[in-house]
Amino acid sequence: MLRPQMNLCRSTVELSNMWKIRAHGKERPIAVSASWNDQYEDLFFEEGPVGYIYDLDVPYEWKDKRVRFYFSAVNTKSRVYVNDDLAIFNNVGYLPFECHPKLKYGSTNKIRVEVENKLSKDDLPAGQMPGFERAGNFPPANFDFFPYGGIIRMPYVEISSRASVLNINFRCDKSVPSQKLGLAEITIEMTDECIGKNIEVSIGDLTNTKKITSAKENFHFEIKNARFWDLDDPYLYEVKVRILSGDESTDEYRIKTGIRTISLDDRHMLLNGKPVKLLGFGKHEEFPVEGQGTFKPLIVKDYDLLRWIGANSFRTSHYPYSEEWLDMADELGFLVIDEAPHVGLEKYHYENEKTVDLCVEDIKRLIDRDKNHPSVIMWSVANEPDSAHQKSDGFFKKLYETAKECDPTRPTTMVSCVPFCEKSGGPDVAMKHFDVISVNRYYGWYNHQGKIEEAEKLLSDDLDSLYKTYKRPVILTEFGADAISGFHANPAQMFSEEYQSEYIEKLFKVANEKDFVTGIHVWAFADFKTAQNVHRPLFNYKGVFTRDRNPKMAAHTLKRLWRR
Ligand code: BDP
Repeated sequence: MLRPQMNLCRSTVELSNMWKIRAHGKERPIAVSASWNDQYEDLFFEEGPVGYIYDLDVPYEWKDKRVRFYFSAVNTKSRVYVNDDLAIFNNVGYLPFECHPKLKYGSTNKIRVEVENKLSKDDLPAGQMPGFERAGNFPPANFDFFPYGGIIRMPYVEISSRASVLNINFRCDKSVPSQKLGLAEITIEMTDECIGKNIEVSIGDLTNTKKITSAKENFHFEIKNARFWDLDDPYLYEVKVRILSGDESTDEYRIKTGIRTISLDDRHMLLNGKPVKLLGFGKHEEFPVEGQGTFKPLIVKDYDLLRWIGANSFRTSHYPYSEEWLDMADELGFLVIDEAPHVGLEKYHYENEKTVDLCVEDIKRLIDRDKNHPSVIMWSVANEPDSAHQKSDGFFKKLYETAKECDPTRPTTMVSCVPFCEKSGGPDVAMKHFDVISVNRYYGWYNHQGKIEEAEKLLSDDLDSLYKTYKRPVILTEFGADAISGFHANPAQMFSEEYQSEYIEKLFKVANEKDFVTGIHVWAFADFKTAQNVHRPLFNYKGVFTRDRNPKMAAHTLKRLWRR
């Protein structure tokens, strides 16, 4: 599936006017792309179903066209109705879906999206298992961020010719950086109406044309003296596809992508054949008032702060972010670990056919959406599952294989916190399936509280033993400490800015000295909203920036450690 595009052959309408929300017997204006929770006080804990209403004028000229409704993300379950006819049901949040509803041309069409965001063990991210009501979070999230709901990302209507490009898959993993040789394999999927016409594909100044004989065509390009996408020179090539009928093009689609290779040796991740160390954060895509959504100034601001602090990477913890995030990473030269919305997985999910299928579908849809981004260097299939449970072995093997089938060109990981947050007890049984060993460790915070020196030793031994066991590159995907901005203590004590700063500096140095640690991500980039429980005074305060993006002491410390 391709995102809607506005170009010489396609028109795209953003459904960005105010929508109406129908909830609690009232109809009120509501903004998309943002969550409903913080827009009205009485919707803060709303789980739906609520109705989102939009009147769309559909010109008569669209009649002979391919009209596609594209929802960038709706959290979490939704039914789209057009003029009261069900057009699609979607149960995957954070990822796009599309439909081609029956329309009334030359008339106003009523769009209604029924959205439900009730947490449950059968949906992902997962709600808490029954039995946790007394001690658990409210809302009952089996994860540590606020379960925002709504049409959180932009919906579009795209109008194109019936002879249209449906998908583009760009691969360049066979390229040879040392010879500056770019080898690109481009697969184009099209509607059947394209068959018999011509297709023209170009990259840079190279062009190839052929007659379309099937709905899928492959192209190979050899780009001599290629300019490789790299951190210091994130050069993007334009890949342009045109469907031609005689001299006229019936469709066109353009993507910007980069030529680069990602590979591994037993200690490092290699970008264009050279070891690269990931420095950065796990973060969240959320902000006051908008909740989870696509707030473009925030994206710009966060990249500016990542640059300021000297980071080169981040993880889209714990769900896929807006596509705009990846566009910027491509353009600015950041490396992204792209994570599926799989947090809170446990035994129930491994044993239940429906949740297994849902996870497989998520992975396929994540990779389909993000496969052409050079910035995406690795897939993460889950965060902190109960990977000590025996059944997680087969489950994660399946997710690993799914990811590899969809994309053999990138490494795949799973982020483990075993043995610290395991439900089942015992060692991790699923990590062995993955290319990179990613672990979250909170020595000096959740265990050995307040004792940074002990934490240093424990982290060091732990990392050494991981490498000894797996002989693969290791990433410390999370370590961190809460600090409430303005809290100070001498000597450093938990929750003070001093403690967070000292903890991050000392543990960073421990991990950084190890050659096989190919990445170190601090948890978290900024403070964020989460569900209520006694450990969270309104927010998770592990950000090195406040929720409104002001630096804490730890941010200045990292800047000193990271800026070259
Ligand atoms: C880790 C989780 C992350 C939490 C963090 C924390 O991966 O989502 O927010 O711990 O406790 O276990 O702050």
